[in-house]
Amino acid sequence: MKKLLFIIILLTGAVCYLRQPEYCSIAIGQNTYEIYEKNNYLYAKKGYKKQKVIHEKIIDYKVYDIDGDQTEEILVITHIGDQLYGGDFIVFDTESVKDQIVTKEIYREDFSAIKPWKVSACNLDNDGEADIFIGVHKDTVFYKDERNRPFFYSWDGKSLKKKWLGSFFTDWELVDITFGDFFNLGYDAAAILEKRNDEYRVGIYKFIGFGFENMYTSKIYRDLNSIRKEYRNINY
Ligand SMILES: [Ca+2]
Ligand SMILES: [Ca+2]
Repeated sequence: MKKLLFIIILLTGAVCYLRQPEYCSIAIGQNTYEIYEKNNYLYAKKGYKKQKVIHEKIIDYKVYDIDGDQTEEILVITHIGDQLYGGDFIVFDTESVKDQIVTKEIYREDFSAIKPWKVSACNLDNDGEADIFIGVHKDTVFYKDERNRPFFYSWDGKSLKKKWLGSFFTDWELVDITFGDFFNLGYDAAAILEKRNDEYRVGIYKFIGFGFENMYTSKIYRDLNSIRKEYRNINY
């Protein structure tokens, strides 16, 4: 699921750019490793040394320092046989021992009933608690259709607390999401990739306490390649 997104916005100074990150670095104290997903397993490499970091299969992961101690944790959604939707959300503490990452599970919650497809983390509001995104696929009390929905939690140091369990951003289909301080607000905004029939667009939203407010919506694209192509050509 780490398919698309890495977005840099340059709107009135910002552009969107989507690509698939193959490697992701993780900082554990003074040490940095490259980690990557292959055949649903998570691996790390440092120099020539490679290792499997987590022994369970996963469908998505995010590296993020959720407790602000300068060592990044690994958040995952486990693979349960389905390529689209996963099972548990797990937080792994990390330690660097002799050029190897040693992980320790510190939290696990079963999300299988609401079909999780993506995990991410961000700082939506500078409130001192990391914000965790879990993309789920379900209906709601008011909307009976099963579709991708954005669920946000905060990490209080021990567990997940519900923050904003959204039905949707817009009536377009939520395809992917990433976070960053695209507008120099001092906190992260959500950049979402949306689809309707054969059309795509990118929208940027900031969290305003009881929901998200739109800051930007791109023009409509016919396919993902044209989004990539267009934004690659812009010099920034
Ligand atoms: Ca940490
Ligand atoms: Ca927060």
